[in-house]
Amino acid sequence: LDKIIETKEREISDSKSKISLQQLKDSEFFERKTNSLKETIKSKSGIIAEFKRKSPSKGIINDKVPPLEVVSAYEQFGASGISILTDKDYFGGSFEDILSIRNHINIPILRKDFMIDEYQFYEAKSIGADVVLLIAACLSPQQVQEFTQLSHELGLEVLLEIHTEAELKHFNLEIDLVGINNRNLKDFKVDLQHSVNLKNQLPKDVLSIAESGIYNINDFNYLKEKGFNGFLMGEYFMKHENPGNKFEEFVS
Ligand code: IGP
Repeated sequence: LDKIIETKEREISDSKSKISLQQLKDSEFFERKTNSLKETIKSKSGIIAEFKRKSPSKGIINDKVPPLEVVSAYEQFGASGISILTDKDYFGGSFEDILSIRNHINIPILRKDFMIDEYQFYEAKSIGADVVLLIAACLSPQQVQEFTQLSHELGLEVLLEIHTEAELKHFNLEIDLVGINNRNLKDFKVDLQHSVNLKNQLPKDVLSIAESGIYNINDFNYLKEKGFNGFLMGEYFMKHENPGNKFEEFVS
């Protein structure tokens, strides 16, 4: 994670030198009214379906299929939202992945990246994202608070990702949704029971998303039974030649 953040810092300062804040504010989607994941998560399947080409833990997952083909199917078959990795170095994503689908998709789009600088929230808005991810493991509770406020000023919703009991400190009542990562970002182990325990320590009315490592309908049903409102799933769909088909099969 430290290495990812280091790379990200370099990427951000590079972007800042190329594209000014004003240029971001002048871009096509900056004034666009966003769609609410808080709303859509309660209807439809509850699944936030992810487009992800590769990851540090799995290597290449699927680098053949174009984003629009995948996310159109996700939407058609009842996804509550779409998650798109925009990190290039570790996940093979780009802004273009969101830009290329924005005008074709109505459900909310989560810009999934390592958000550590205010500039990135303006970026997210400028490419047409509706929601941003805040990873507690990369931020202080105060940063989470500041970035949440900025996101809301820009009309973006915030998904806070936590994984440990200590990270419950990052939660505050302004946050829109809390994601509990079933996968430990340090050793990549998946533990659903751990996530359920953590969820039970959050206020009852918080919208909760179970993230990662959901690979079969039993895991999904188990987490649903335990009260999770949403489910962030990527690899299970993406590792197939046709992720949209896999999604359709999963929800039917
Ligand atoms: C999806 P999976 O195991 O279904 O592919 O997981 C998503 O939860 C995962 O990509 C993720 C992630 C992250 C990626 C969760 N938190 C933070 C990068 C950074």
